[in-house]
Parts: sequence; structure tokens; C-alpha cells
Amino acid sequence: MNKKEKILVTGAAGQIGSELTPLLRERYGNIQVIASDIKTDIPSDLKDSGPFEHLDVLSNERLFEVVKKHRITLIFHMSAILSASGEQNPQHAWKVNIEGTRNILEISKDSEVKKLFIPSSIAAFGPSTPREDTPQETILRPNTVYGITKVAGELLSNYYVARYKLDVRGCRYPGIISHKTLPGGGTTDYAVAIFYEAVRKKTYTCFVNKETMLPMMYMPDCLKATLDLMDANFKKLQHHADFNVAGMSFKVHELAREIKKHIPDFTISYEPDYRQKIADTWPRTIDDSAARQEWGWEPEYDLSSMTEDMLKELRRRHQESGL
Ligand code: AKB
Repeated sequence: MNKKEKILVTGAAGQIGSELTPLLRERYGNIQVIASDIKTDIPSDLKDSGPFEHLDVLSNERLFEVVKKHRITLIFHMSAILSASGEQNPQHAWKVNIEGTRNILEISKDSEVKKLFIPSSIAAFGPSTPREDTPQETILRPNTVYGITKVAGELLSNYYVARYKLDVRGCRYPGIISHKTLPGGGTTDYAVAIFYEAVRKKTYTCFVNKETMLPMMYMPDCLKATLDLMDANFKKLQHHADFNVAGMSFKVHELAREIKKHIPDFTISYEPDYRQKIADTWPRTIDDSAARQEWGWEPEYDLSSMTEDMLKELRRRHQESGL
């Protein structure tokens, strides 16, 4: 990505957008990076550090206006409805994830936008997918509406690469663990909530059972994966919008044990709800050899280093201002 790019981030106030946007501003200059979100209560660090546009990706006119006004050349399309929220309102998830993504692709095809990042998710897999070391090329038959929209998003993005020569890239994010902005509406949210509650109350009631094991990634690795993939040489890519990427995998009781090393009186209990069924259809571990071979992907954090850093950051925030 070169320094002259004009970059639009959708969903900039979300879990990933709120950390990706400042990083892009640091790299490319504040003025070059336009943050956008459908939300109106935007944290001041995001709103005051560069341009901000209120944007609903379902409004084609508004999207067109923003892309034209700023002469956008590159888009990170981070807005989406996640798995658990998707099951609460499937029609809305379909609309935002399918129509929103199609709007972004269409506007890009007809404007100066040359390159896009459109994330997929481990939710693209389903109950008939092999759950251990889930291969890059495998069965994609998810049974959540979120997963269905992610498979469609991957296929549509790859279609725009082949048909319109748009440079669309994306990876299948695992659960993302971070301490700046809470995730909203995901099945993997327990792996973030557990840290907040451990610091706040030293106890957590988990909505999936103790044996649940899912692929996860710490935010610094998520940002690295996103930017490394965007920086990769297009000619070296055989895949485009559907890369498997792995960080770490752990069972919930293993995460609790790791937290206990730092907070010895931490306790956990389990009250599985509808999200258990979703988690049970997703991989336990991921084979990300295509990402490693095609663009040199390598994660830095494991369970122990992630836990240490999360607790350090959350304790600092807890002491400064509460969580
Ligand atoms: C979710 O749990 O829905 C997301 C995801 C894995 O895409 N975090």
C-alpha cells in the first residue's frame, strides 16, 4: 500500500476498526484515513484524530458520496453483524452483511477504489467441516446466517477479482481478543469478557462449556495479518478473500487456568446458552499453511503471552478509570 492512498474504514468504531484506524493513521497520515461508522457516539480519539463520516453501508447514495468526496482508493470493510446477533435477527444480518458487502464491491468497481479488505471468519465453516486442522480448501456449509453471509462474501469477493480485476483480499478471522473496544454479538466474545470480569470481579460465568475449544487471535496479530495480507504482492497470491489464519486454540478451562496464574482467586462457572450450538459447529484448530506460504503469515502471540498482556492492559485501565 503506498503513502498516497486515500483509505476508508467502515465499522471504524467496532472492535477491530477502533484499533485498525489509528494504526493506519500512524502509517499513512491522519488526513489520509477516513473513519466511518453507522454509530453516532464515536470515541473522541477516533473522531478528532482525522476525518470521520457517518455512514450506513446500506445507503448506496451516501457510500457513493463519501467515496467520491474523499477520492477513496482503498477500503477496509469492517462493518458486519456477527454470529450471535445474526441468529437473533437473521434478516438484518443478511441485509448488512450481504447487501453492505455488495454495495462496497459495486462502488469500488465504479470508482477510483483499487484495493479492498473484506474479512471472512471461521464461521464460514460448519458442522460437516473437519474440525481439527481445518484445511484451506474444505466443506463450507455453515448453519448460521452469519456464516452463510461470510461464505457468500468470500465467493463474491473472489468473483470481483476474476471478473472486474478488483484487488479484493480477506482472511477468515478466528475469535479476536482485545482490550480497547468490546466485541459485540459474537460467539467468541467469552474469550474477551472473561478478562474484563476477571479484573473487575475475579469471577466469570461462561456461556459455553469448559471443553469448548475455538481458534482465537490476539489483536496485535489480527492487525498484523490484515496489513501483511494487504501489503503482499498480488502476483504471489493464489487465494484472495478466503485465507485461513491461525493464532492459538484453547479450551475455556485452559484459558481460565492461565488467568488463575495471574489472579489466583479467579473462579469460573458455566451456563451454556444458544451460543454453544454455534461454537460446536466451528473448527477447533486451523491449518493456515496457504497464508504462510503465499504472504508469509506468522502469529506472534500464544495463550500465555496474550493472557499476560491482556491482564496488564486491563489492570492499568481499571486502576486509571475503571472498565
Ligand atoms: C463471532 O464469534 O461471531 C466472530 C467470528 C468468529 O467471526 N468473533
